[in-house]
Amino acid sequence: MALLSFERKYRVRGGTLVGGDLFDFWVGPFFVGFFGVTTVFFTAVGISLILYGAAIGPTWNPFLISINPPAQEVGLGFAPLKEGGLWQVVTICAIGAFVSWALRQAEIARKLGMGMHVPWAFSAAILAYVTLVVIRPVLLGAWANGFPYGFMSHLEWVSNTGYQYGNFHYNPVHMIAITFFFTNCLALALHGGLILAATNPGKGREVKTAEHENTYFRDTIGYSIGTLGIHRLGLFLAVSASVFSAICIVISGPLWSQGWPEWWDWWQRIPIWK
Ligand code: UQ1
Repeated sequence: MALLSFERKYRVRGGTLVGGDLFDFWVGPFFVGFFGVTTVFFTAVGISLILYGAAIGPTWNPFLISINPPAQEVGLGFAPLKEGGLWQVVTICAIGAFVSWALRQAEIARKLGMGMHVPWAFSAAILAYVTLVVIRPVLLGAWANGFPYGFMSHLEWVSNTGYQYGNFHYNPVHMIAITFFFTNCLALALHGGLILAATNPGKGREVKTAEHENTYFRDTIGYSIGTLGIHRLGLFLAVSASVFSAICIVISGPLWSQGWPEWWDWWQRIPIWK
């Protein structure tokens, strides 16, 4: 069934943060709103500039196209378009589009009388990106420390930045972030598996309910977190993964500039060993 035919009652007026009724309408299935307009604007300008950068660059190979940040000498200044300025404007467009998207989520949540969980969760992902391309470069004193916008080039940035600190896997906050990513993966696999198992018991058999889901985990591990609880856990794990990722990269350089393996020397220096 077409969604629109039974969801008309959810298309309520109001809840906008900016623009009042001006952009309070839908285009097909999509709510527009002031921030829908700004999302489309920043996305269109950003993509156009990436295409322009590709056009004046040495290759159209999609794996090799790269929009690079300015050179180290530019520091935190503005660079000419062809010497990192494109990267700077693309970064502004990206942040503009991401923040617009979060605010559009907030407007839709207000319109429906829902909580702000989705925009706040998405903001954690925005924070991780802004940490990489604004906060850390500012703390280090040069936009050159941002990552380049390209398929291979951003992978190489990750590799080079990792080796700059010896072995990034020894970064304790990186360890915490990875643990959250893996645990999040486990939780979603368990949850997805459990819901599908309860909903698809096999042809001709009755679909199961939350009581079966609880019992499954009580029988297996003696504990069920519950149907609401698993979603609280999922949100916590996912947001924590983003936040600890942001912390692990922002402390690399601004707070600790040696190799991360050396950070663990504190363990050797505990007076108790003397
Ligand atoms: C769980 O306990 C539960 O409650 C019934 C779910 O809700 C449907 C789940 O999806 C999962 C995965 C669990 C098990 C998780 C833990 C942390 C015990």
